[in-house]
Amino acid sequence: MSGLFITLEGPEGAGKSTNRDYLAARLREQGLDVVLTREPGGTPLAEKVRELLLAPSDEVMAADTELLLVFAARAQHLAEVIRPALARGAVVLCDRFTDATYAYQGGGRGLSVERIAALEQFVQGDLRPDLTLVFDLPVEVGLARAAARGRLDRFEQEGQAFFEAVRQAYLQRAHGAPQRYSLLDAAQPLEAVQRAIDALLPAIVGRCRG
Ligand code: T5A
Repeated sequence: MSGLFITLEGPEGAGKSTNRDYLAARLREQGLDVVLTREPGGTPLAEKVRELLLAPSDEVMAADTELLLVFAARAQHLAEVIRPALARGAVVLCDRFTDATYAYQGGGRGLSVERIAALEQFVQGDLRPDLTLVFDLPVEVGLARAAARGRLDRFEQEGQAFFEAVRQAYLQRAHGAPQRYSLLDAAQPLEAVQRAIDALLPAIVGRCRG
């Protein structure tokens, strides 16, 4: 048996966590086994790596260090949570995964796609998400939502150009493989975003039972 691996992606403040919980509730109503998780993080060890990645610091983190930490956390998360859940047939809903690496470390930091792809293959083998929901919105709207929550983490302290590059990297990936990505307009009111998610439900449930 193998489950369904769904990831939620997008720039800061796009509503991934809010809508991950919404989608989980809808899928559980259908009697499905749903595992909610996030990256970086998802296990005690990986959450410690998340703290290293997000904490503002006087020491500038080298881009390669950031990339390796992201994949180190991912290796643990895959071993402890994602692969076992998929093996028992669960639906895994993960708030960010390797598309975030292509967007932030690739688009934002300017690391090469080839380097990221090599680590992706090393850490994940052939495992890729079955479906990725990309919550797209103008950078300033997302940053305003994130700022409304208070203290900014290390990524949120980056400037507009960084986040524009992140957004463009997500859009490029979504347009490049429309069979895997669903692009959602996350600037709409939450109810409208959730109606768009509702429209995807029959296909998702069908794949779980298929
Ligand atoms: N990272 C991560 C990398 O650099 N490389 C990687 O490989 C990975 C995996 C993680 C950081 O790590 C980086 C990227 C990130 O900077 P995070 O906490 O996962 O950080 O990411 P954030 O984007 O910072 O998470 P946020 O919580 O800010 O954004 P969400 O989850 O997209 O948004 P959410 O649901 O918390 O909503 C934010 C606020 O907006 C409201 C919500 O109520 C909430 O207050 N909201 C809306 N308001 C109006 N209209 C809507 N449609 C709304 N939807 C949500």
